[in-house]
Amino acid sequence: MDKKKYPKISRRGLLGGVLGAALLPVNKVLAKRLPGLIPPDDPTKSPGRGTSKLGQRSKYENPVKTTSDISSRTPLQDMYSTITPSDLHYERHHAGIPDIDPAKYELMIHGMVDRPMKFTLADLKSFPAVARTCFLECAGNFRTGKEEMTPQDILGLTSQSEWTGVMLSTIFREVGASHAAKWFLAEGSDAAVLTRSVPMYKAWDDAMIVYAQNGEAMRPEQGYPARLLLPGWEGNMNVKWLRRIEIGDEPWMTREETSKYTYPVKDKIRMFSFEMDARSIITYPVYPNKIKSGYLEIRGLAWSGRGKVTKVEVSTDGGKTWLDANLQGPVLSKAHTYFRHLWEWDGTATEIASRVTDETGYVQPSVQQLADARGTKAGGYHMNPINWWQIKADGSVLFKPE
Ligand SMILES: Nc1nc2c(c(=O)[nH]1)N[C@H]1C(S)=C(S)[C@@H](COP(=O)(O)O)O[C@H]1N2
Ligand SMILES: [Mo]
Repeated sequence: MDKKKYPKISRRGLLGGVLGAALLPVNKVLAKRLPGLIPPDDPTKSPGRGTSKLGQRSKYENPVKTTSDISSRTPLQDMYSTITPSDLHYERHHAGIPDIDPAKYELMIHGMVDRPMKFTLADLKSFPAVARTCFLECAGNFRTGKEEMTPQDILGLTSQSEWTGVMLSTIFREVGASHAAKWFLAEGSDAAVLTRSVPMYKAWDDAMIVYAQNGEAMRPEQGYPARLLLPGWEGNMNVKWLRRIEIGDEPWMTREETSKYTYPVKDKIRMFSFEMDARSIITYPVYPNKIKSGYLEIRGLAWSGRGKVTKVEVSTDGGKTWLDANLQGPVLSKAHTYFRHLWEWDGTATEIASRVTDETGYVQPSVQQLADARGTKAGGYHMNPINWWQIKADGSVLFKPE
């Protein structure tokens, strides 16, 4: 080593440096070296807030659900990833949120079974547990009609959690459910006494009874202390505050299956439409964002009730060309999937959209394709068209109601 090229570090110099640093207040040193770094209300001057029994959001961050009497909507544009914080999970109640004492909770299972049984919450928790991340979505999710709409306004009736509970098949084996049974009825203990008929094959596949959400006991809004979880199937069938399951060989044709969740498709009536079709939505840039020319990351969410998202394409030229977006892994089945796409905006007006393909090969339809198939453009259930955002030359972004 050529010693001349390196300044000699003496023992004294080293000690002096250490002492000097110890004697001079750090922020004065920094202020000299990095003028502008130390703000007038320097948080390093006194200790901050202490610990707390319950954590809280930064007071500068306040994502909120928008609410009506019957539902509340998740602020999709505020999500950085796929798990919806539990207090931002959308809500849909047909007659409010019941107050259920977990010590008194019971789930009765009867009908075509060898052993009709009642399960307490502790009983349910004593079975081998499973955790699964999947989305929930109201079958009526999708609003349109004006340009000043956010993703929350358009599609806020979907959220995602990691749910923990017991496989319904485990419980059905316990009661000796008949293999000849074709359907089961799930009943909630809210004032709506919401009931839905579910085909048995879903019970033997991936249905669950869940009691926890994102690592803690499920929230009352989501069905505390236990709800039915049917991954990928319309929200309404995921009966909350579950109190009774009857096993049978025919659907019960409940109110939610005849007057609701049943709808005209051209000259026919569609009933029992279980799976939520694949759909996607850009969550940035959207109304009311304002963008600048140059590079920006187009972001959004895509999902399918039939399995995994395999592809999300983004168009930034009104649909002339489509490019594959990056999917944030791991991509889970029947789960919200985050996509990102780098785009250089040249400052001219254009329209952008996303289009998802799922593992069955199904491609999200355009508004026109959906209208041709359904005989309607908006309203009703299971509407999942591609949605466009208008980028104006001044950088403002507006929804394109079609
Ligand atoms: N018992 C009961 N279960 C219910 C409902 C209800 O009103 N009562 N609403 C249903 C509807 S329409 C939807 S979309 C989902 C909403 O679930 P969430 O409120 O946990 O988001 O729950 C379903 N399960
Ligand atoms: Mo719903």
